[in-house]
Amino acid sequence: METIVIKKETPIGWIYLNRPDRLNAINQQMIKELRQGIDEMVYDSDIKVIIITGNGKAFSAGADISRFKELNGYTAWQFAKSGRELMDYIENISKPTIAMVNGYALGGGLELAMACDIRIAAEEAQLGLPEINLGIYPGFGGTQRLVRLIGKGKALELMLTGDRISAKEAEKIGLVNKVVPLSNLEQETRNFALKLAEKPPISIALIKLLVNQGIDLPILAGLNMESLGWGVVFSTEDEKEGVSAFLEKRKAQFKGK
Ligand code: DAK
Repeated sequence: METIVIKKETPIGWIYLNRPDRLNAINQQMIKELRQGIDEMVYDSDIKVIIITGNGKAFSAGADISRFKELNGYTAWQFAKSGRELMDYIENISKPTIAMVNGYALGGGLELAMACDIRIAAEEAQLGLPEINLGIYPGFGGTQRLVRLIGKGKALELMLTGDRISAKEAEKIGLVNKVVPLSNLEQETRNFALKLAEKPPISIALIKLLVNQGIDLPILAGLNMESLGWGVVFSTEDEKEGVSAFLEKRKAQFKGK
C-alpha cells in the first residue's frame, strides 16, 4: 500500500495516512487503501481498537484539491460516493475507532475524523471545513455528521465561514473529546485505546449500533432496540464474567463471547 501504513500493536491496530508531502490529502487510491486497511483490522480478532492518524504535520488537509480539475459531474459523484461509503463503513464497524488528530484536520480530513468514534487532538491541531472557499461544500458526510456532533448553530458557522478553529475550541464545542500536548498525543491515545480494549466487545458493538442507528429512529424504535439488545448481552459469557467479577471483587476478563 502506498497511501497508508498499517501497524499492528496488539490489541491496537494503527493506520497512518501516508502522503505527508501533500498533508495527507485524500485521493481515490487512499480511499481504496483505507478500506483495505480497515478490513485487515476488522477481520483480525486480536485487534480490539483501531487508531487512525497522519504521518507528518497533518492528520489530513482534506480531499486532494489537485485532482478536482479532472472531475466531471459523473466522476465527482463517484468520488463522493466512494468517500462517503468509506466514512459510513468506518462509523459502523463493530470495533471502536479513534482519530488521533496530530495536526490539520480539514475538509475531508475532518470528515474522516468525524466518522471515528473518538477524537483526541494535539494542542497544535487546527480543524475546519473550508470547502466553501473552493465553491463546494463537505461531501464525505460532513453536513450530516457535524450537526449531529455539535448542533446546528455551530455546524452552520463552521461550514458557512470555512474558518479553522483550534483544538481547544473544538474541545469546547464537543468536536474533539480530548486535547493534549503533541508530545503526549501518542501515549495518551494509546492509553485510551488500551482502556477500550479491556471492555467487552459485544457491549461495544451494541452501544455503537444503538447510538449510530438509534439517532435517526423515532425514540420508541430506538428504545425497543435497546431493550432487545439486552437479550443479546444477557446471552453472552462476558455478562456472566462481568457480574461474577464484581461479586467476587476481582477484575473482569472479557473474551468477546
Ligand atoms: N489537496 C492537495 N494538496 C494539498 C492539500 C489538499 N487538500 N492541502 C495541502 N496540499 C499541498 C500543498 O499544495 C503543498 O504542496 P506543494 O506546494 O509543496 O507542492 C503541500 O501540501 C504543503 O502544503 P502548504 O505548503 O500549503 O502548507 P502550509 O503549512 O503553508 O498550509 C494548510 C497548510 C492546510 C493551511 C494549506 O495547505 C491549505 O489550506 N490546504 C487546503 C485545505 C483545504 O482547503 N482543505 C479542504 C479540501 S476540500 C467531494 C467530496 C468531498 C470533498 C470534495 C469533493 N465530492 C463531492 C466530489 C472534500 C473536499 C475537501 O476536503
